[in-house]
Amino acid sequence: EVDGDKVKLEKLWKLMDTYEPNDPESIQKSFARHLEYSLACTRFNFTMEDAYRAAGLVLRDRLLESLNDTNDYYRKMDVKRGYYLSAEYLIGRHMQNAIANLDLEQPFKEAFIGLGMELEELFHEEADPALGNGGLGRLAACFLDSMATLSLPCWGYGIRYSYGMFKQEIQNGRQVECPDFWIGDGCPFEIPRPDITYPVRLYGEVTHGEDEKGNWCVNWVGGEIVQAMAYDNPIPGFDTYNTNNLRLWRACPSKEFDLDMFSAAAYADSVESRRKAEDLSAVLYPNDATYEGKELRLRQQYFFVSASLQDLLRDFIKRPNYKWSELPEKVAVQMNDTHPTIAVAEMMRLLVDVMHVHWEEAWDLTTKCLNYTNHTVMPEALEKWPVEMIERMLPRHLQIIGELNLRWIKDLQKKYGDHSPVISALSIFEEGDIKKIRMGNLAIMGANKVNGVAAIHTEIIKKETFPEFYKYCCDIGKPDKIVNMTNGVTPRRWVHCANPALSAIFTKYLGSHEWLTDMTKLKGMLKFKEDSKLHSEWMEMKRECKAKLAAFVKEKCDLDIDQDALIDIQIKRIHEYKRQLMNILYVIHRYQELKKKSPGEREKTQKRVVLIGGKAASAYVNAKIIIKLISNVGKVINKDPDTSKYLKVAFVPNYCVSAAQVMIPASDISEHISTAGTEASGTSNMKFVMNGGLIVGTMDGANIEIREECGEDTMFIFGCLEHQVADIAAKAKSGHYPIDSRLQAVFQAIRNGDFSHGEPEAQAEFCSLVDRLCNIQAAGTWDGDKYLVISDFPSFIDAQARVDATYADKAKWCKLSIQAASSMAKFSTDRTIKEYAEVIWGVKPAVRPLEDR
Ligand code: GL2
Repeated sequence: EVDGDKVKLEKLWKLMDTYEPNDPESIQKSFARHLEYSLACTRFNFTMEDAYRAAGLVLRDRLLESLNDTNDYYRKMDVKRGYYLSAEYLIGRHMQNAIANLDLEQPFKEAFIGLGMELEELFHEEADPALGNGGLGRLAACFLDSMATLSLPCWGYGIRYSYGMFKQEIQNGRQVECPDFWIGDGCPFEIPRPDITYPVRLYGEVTHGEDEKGNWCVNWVGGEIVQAMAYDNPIPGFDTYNTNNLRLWRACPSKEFDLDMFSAAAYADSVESRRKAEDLSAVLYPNDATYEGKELRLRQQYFFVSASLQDLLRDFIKRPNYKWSELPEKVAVQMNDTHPTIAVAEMMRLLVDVMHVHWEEAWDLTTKCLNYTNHTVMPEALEKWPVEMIERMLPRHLQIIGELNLRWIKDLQKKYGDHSPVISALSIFEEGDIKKIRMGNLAIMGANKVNGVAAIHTEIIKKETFPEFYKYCCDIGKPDKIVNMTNGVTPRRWVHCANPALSAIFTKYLGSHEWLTDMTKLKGMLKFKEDSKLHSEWMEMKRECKAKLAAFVKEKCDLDIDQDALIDIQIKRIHEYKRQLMNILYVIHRYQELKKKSPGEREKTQKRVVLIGGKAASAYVNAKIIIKLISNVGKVINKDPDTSKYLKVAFVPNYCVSAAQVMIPASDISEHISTAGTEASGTSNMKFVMNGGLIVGTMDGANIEIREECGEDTMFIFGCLEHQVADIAAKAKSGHYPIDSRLQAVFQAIRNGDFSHGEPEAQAEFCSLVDRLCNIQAAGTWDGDKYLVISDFPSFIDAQARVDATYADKAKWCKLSIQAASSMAKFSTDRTIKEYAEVIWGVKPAVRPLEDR
C-alpha cells in the first residue's frame, strides 16, 4: 500500500467521487476514449471488432465500480460468504447480459444508434467463452447470475482455460474438433490481477522437523511450484447494485527460481521447464459425465482448489479478531461434482500444516464448511484416482486422507462390527489391482450437506449411488445430510436476453418486469391463456424467433427451413443415454411413413423440421457415429422431392451457449428423452418450456417436476419408468426383447445402406449401431440396448403422434404453450440458489445501498 501521508489520497478520492455517468452521451464519450486510449485505434478508423471491444471496456468500467463497492460493502458488513468451486463455467457471451443486468439497455441502445451502430451487431463480435462441457458448467454460470441478483455475498472460483470447449466442425457429416483459443483476441470483461497470486506445490516429499517455536511439524518440500494468478470476471446482479466475482486462476511459472538450476549452459532448458507450468491451465478436458484418469486433470483440479482455498482463507484471516472456531459462521464452500473434492484434504492441510489448527478442530471446521453436489448417477463419472498418482503428486494429501480414513473406519467398526461389508463400501480407498481413492466417498465424508439436482436424482443417490452412506446418515440420526436442490436456469439470460419479444409480452401483460426477479409473478399470465389478442402476439413472437432460427440454420447448415413447420429440437451433449439415436431412428420411421403416402395424403400431414445438435467427447466412438448417421439421414431426406416439403432434418454444428440462445426460443417441441433414471436433471428442458416450447420426454430428471408444475397436458410423456428398467433389462437378457415391426423396417433400411451414400465405412458403422441394439446378450453382459431404445420406441412413436394431433389445433397449442411458460417459477435459479443459501450455506443477502460511495 502507498504511504497515505505522502500521497494525496484525499485529493484522489475527491477526483473519483462520482460514478461514470450513464446517459447516452457519456457512454458515447467513454466509447470514443476507449477506442483511442485503451485500444490505440482512432475515432476515424476502427473495425466492428474494435467497436465491440471498446463497448466492452465501457461496460467494464461500470462493472468495476460496482464490483469494488460491493466488495467493500461485504467487508464492512463482515458477512458470511459462499464460495462455489467448479472446474467448469459455461459462461456464454457477456455483453448483452451485462447491459441488461446493469440496467443500461436504453442508454446503450440510444448511444449506439446515435453513432450509427446496432448493438446486436456488436454482440455478435464477442467470442463465446466456453469453459465448460455442458449442463454442469452452464448450471454454474446460471448460479452466479442468481447469486448476484439475490445480493448474496457469493463468489465463483474456477480455472481460466486458455482453450475452452473445442469448436465442432462437421466435415462430410463427421465431427472434427478445432481448438478454441478464446482469449486470443483478449476479453474486455476480465480483469487480470498480477497482484493476486498464490504458490501451488506439486510432487516433492514430506519431511518432519521443528517449526520456529520448536514444535514438531510436517513439511512438504521440493517438487515444483506453480503460481496461480487471478483473473476476475465481474458478475452483475439484475435489479440490485451488487456485483459479485468469478475468480478464475491461470497457471504461471513461479516468480522465484532456483539459481542453481539456471546454469548458463542449460538456460534455455530451464526456462522451458518453467514455461511448462502454463500447460496446467491450458485446456479444458472435453469429457462430459465421464471420468478420465489423466494426471494433468488431477493437477488442474488441485491447482484451482488450492489457490481458491488459500484465497478464501486469506480473506478470512483479514477479518479483525478472527477466531478459527468462527470459520463456519463466515465461510461456506460448495464443491461442484467430484472435480474439486481434493478440497477436503487441502482444507485439512492448510488448517493443520499452515495455520497450525489442531487436527480435531480442523476436521470439525472442514466438515462444517464444505458441501458437495452430485450431478450424475453414471458410476463412470465418480472420480477415482490411483493411490500411486496421489502419492507422487500430493504426498502430504495422501497422508491426510490415510489418517482420515483410519479414523473413519474405526468409527464404522464400532458401529457395524469389524468385518461388516459396509466398511469396504464406505472406505475412501478402493482395493484392487490398482488401489484407488474414491473422491465421491471423500466428498461425502468431508461434507456438511450432500445434494442431488432433481427429486428423482436425489432419491437415486440415496438408494443406488450411495446407499451405504445414506444408511449410515440415518443410523446416526442425520438423514437430512442428503438433500435435494432441484436445478434451475436464469430467466435473465434464457428469457429476457434470448427472447426479447417474449420478455416484452410478459412485461406488458403483467405491468412490470418484476417477473424477471420473481417468476411466480408469471402466474398472472394464466388468466390470459385463452385471450385471442395474447394468442396473436404469442404466435407473432414465435414467428419472429423462427425467422431468426431460419437465418441461423441457413448460415450454419446451408438449409432452407419452412417457418410454418413444427420445429422439433434436440440439443445437448451427444451421449447414448440421451438417446439421440432413438430420435433419428424415429425420423427415419417418419420418412418411411411419408414415402408410403400418396401426394394427397402427404398434404394432410404435419410439416416438421428436426434439428439435432451437440458435441461428442473426442474419444467417444459411438457418439461420433450417431452424428454421422444424423448428417447422412439429413442428406437423403432433405433432398427427396417426395418428402422434403414435409420433413427436414439437420445436424446443427457447434452447439454452444450463443447457438442455444437462438435455437431455444424458436422451438415448438424439444426432445428430453433419456432412459428413465439416467439424466440427473437436465436444464435445457427448463429453458425450452420458459420460452413456450412443449416437451417430448421421459419420466426422468427434472421433466417430472416440470410436468407437475405445468400440467400433464403440456408434456408428451412416453417410455418406461425408472422402477421398470431393471425388469425390462432382465427380461431382455433372458431373450425376451421384442422389436416393433416399424423399428424393424427402420433397421432394415439402415442395413440396406439407404443412408450410407455408398461409403463402406459409414455403412459398417451404422450397422454396428443397429447390431449392438439388437444384440442384447452380447458376451452375457448388458452390452446390447443398454438404454432401452428398442423397448421405448413404440411409445415414442405414439408420443410424436400426439404432438402432431395437438399441434393441428393452433389455439389449443397456443394455450398450452402460454400455460407451460407461465408455470415455470420453480425452475428459476433464483429459487434454487435461495434454497442453497438457506438450507446448505446459511448465507444471507447483503444488499448494497447506492449511497455507499
Ligand atoms: C450433469 C447432468 O448430466 C445433467 O442432467 C444435469 O442437469 C447437470 C447439472 O446438474 O449435470 N452432470 C454432468 O456431469 N454434466 C451434466 O450436464 N455434464
